[in-house]
Amino acid sequence: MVQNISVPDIGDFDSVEIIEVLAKVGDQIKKDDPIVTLESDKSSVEVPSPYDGKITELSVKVGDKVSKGSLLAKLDGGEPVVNPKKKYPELEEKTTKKNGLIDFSTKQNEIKKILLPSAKDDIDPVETKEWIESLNAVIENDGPSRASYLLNKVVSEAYTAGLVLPDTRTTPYINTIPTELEVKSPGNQNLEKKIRAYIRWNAAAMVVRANKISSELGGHIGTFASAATLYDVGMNHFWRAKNKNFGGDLIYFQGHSAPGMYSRAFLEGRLSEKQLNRFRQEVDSGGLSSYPHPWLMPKFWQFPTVSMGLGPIMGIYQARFLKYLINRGLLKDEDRKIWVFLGDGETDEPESLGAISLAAREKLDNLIFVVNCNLQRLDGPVRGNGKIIQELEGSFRGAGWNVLKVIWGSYWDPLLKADKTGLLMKRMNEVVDGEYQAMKAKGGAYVREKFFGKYPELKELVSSMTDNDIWKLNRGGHDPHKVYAAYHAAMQHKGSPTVVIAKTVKGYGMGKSGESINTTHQQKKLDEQDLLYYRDRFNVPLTDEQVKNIEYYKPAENSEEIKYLKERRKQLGGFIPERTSLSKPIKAPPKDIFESFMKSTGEKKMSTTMTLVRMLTNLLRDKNVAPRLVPIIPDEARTFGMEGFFRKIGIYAHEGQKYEPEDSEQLSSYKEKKSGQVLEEGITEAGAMSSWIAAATAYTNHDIEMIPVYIFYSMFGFQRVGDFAWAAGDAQTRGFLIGATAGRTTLAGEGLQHQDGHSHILASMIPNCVSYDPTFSYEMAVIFREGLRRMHEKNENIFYYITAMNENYTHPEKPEGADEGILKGMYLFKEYKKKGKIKIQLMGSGTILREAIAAAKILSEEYDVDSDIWSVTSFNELRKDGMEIERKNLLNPNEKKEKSYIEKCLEKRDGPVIAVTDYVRSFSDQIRPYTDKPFYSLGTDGFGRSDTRKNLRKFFEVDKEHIVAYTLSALAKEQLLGSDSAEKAFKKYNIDKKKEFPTKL
Ligand SMILES: Cc1ncc(C[n+]2csc(CCOP(=O)(O)OP(=O)(O)O)c2C)c(N)n1
Ligand SMILES: [Mg+2]
Repeated sequence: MVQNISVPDIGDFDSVEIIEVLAKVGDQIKKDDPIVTLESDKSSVEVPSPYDGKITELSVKVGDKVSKGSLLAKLDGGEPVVNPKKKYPELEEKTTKKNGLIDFSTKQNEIKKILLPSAKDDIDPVETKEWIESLNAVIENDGPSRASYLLNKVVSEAYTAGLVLPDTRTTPYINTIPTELEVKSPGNQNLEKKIRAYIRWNAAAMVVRANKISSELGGHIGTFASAATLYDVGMNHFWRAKNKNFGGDLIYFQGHSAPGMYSRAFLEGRLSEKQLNRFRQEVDSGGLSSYPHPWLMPKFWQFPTVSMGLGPIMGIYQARFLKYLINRGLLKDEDRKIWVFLGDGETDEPESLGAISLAAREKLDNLIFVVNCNLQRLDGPVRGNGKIIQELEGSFRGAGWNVLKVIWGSYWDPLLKADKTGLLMKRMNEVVDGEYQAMKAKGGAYVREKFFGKYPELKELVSSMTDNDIWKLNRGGHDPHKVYAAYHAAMQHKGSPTVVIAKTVKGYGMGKSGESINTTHQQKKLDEQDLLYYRDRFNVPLTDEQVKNIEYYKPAENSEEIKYLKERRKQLGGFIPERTSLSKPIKAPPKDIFESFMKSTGEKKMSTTMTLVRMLTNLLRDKNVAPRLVPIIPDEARTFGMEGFFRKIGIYAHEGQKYEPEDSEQLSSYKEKKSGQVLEEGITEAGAMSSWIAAATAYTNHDIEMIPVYIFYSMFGFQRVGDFAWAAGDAQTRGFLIGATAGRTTLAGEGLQHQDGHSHILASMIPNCVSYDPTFSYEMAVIFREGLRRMHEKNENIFYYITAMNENYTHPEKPEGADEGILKGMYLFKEYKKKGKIKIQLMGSGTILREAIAAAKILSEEYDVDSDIWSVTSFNELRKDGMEIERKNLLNPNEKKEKSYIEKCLEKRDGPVIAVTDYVRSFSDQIRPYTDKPFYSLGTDGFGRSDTRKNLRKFFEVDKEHIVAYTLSALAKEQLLGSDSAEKAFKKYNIDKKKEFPTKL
């Protein structure tokens, strides 16, 4: 049956041009194969075939204008595929459990009991009525106050019995998992205790030794001292390494606990004593970095975390990206987990908690946060007057996380059991963190008096205990049993992310030198007495002499401890952390994918953003590249003309699309899919950047090379997420960052906070960021193609920043042989050599190159000034080359001077340089030192503001008229021309000499 294929609803557009015809008569095509590409002045979009079949007739050609309903082709094929509107195959299966509570018969089920939410249905209305009547009777007889008291009591009782009470913000200040429901660790506690003691010792010794060399080196003991058990239990029992059978759990270690990881690796035989002795001494190779830095230790560290707040949000988006890869069928689901460690002080960073709602919304049950609540940050208590654990519980519960509090250690269990009146729990609730901290600094007698002494009953409760017994009452985060039980429950939990909130003591074991005191964080030097105390506290088998020499302790290879430690890791698949990559390169796409961009667009005007979007659309037709592209957008797809991607490749949504979108009939309708490819992040640059980092490091963390392309308003790029971009460099990301709507005067109407005139400067500061400011389509294409080749085929650890503009103009054909210059940073675009007397070297980038081209014409025609016009695609790359060559020449004064690329370009060319961009002058000034020609730069220094492009370019003095006038003046200064010409030009163009410099306006 012959069917017509017509243009579907294309929204507000009418009479749009066909720029590509993608099918031929006789082609056998499938439903959704593209027939043509349409392009409006803002975006391009493919029209897919609604049917399977054979094309019998094509009714359009390139250049035709079409509207909704225009006939495109005829096709001999089957019935139209029914709109699957009413079917939602991607929806999650509903749980069939009848009510929240399930069979209590086994321990395993007991654990589940506390993890299930409370029932929503009333299964026994008579019983419910009795409860309500009782409550009413109390209110009537004893008053509302008594009723409230009873209710609170009942809630506490219910909590102690292990019921989750999802509607309360916080729960009592006790462990979430009741003692009876704790799953016991199968480990050998005696050996684990010893191993932990050695790790503690060596970590501290390493820091102290480094500071003997020089106190400049710094380091931290207190953080890891508080977290040792939290890491040890994970290492011994939970964290599975990457190997050929399993993708590996990913652990984001808290930055300041790095010494503990080195110390364990030393016992594992992965780091030598020599390396430990080189802690924080990295200039000669073989040193250990202060914090987790993959750039400096590329075979060890995976995640840069020390800039606080970045680890938590990057971990969330990592967990999300892992699910994305699974849902897109690129990775198999192996139940891998992402563990993120953070400090309690770190939770003050907006990034730490800023994305916790997303984690719950996306049901990231592959994510486990561990917040080490040692109650202190650098200067003092995190919440002296409050309770950080309770505050965090409220935030995480409110966001929908599974919260597991690990507050009290096992020594408290008998006391809590004996607390029949609930007075102990009351006291636990009322003490604030400042007091809890002081108690751990001041010893058992103090605790007896200040904590238990408040109520005679509590004093009595501990009357048979010595002060030392009281001092030993431990905190949950230092109790391997409690930590094990919490991690075990976290591993089993399904449906939401888990946070383990563990209470610990900062500087645990450091005694007077730094246990729970306000200065603990900075403590990096321990004197002899402190070291002896530390040794005794943890029973490290070193003699006094060895302690005084700050020797490391490592038992023999065949000792029980080392055998145990290695066996545990063997059982868990290998060592952690370890950074490797087994990903395969992606074959760069054939040249023809880019060929159309190398030609002139003729009369057709378009922006470089459109070029880029078109290029991505073409790349989606390449079988190697297409599945690996990860377009990332923070709610700006329509701004950049990318809405065509919604339908074509779908927006990732882990639950598919539960609704029929308002625009479902349209070609670019909002299509969410479980296998969707676009990451539509919403308004979160930090989140989008975290997604980009996850995708850009998938080659090492998931052994699959991905090509993330994150497109954003250039102003909300580096300036907003600069610290993430720095971490991205450290993590050795590979991918594209696209600063769209770039240029101070090019994004005309949006004004001061939107107009970017400096993102390139920020990008230039990151050593492995390669950045370009192209003007023409062919430049964009050459740069992007090379980026694909270098990063994803050749696997260079660099990332690209490319600016794209929203100004529409025509694009010329690529000049013969321009490729090399485009990539190196500049090439000769055009020469005026009419008169051959006075000449200038005119450089421009981005859309302002076009002003330079126009100015050159005026200079030639009206002032007899010839010019060489250079398209500078990257001042940043030119500077890198210039610096390197200059250094080489300075190092080798006896040898023949090498020439920088800029020098080579300009050596046979005459006249001063006039450089002009849509960025601040320091952008082009970067290359001043690398040419001996007089150099004048024009740029957009100052705050942006709203107006038309023409007015803005006049205001910032980067329009063709200013370029002409300033060039004439520069020539006068160089005594190549009289000053009359410049004066005439200032008059002719009404240039107000009294106007203030734009930075003052
Ligand atoms: C973004 C950022 N700001 C400041 C610092 C400096 N800094 C390092 S550790 C620290 C205190 C950390 O306290 P907390 O998060 O509670 O960790 P703890 O050491 O107590 O486990 C500070 C302020 C940093 N590393 N990163
Ligand atoms: Mg802390």
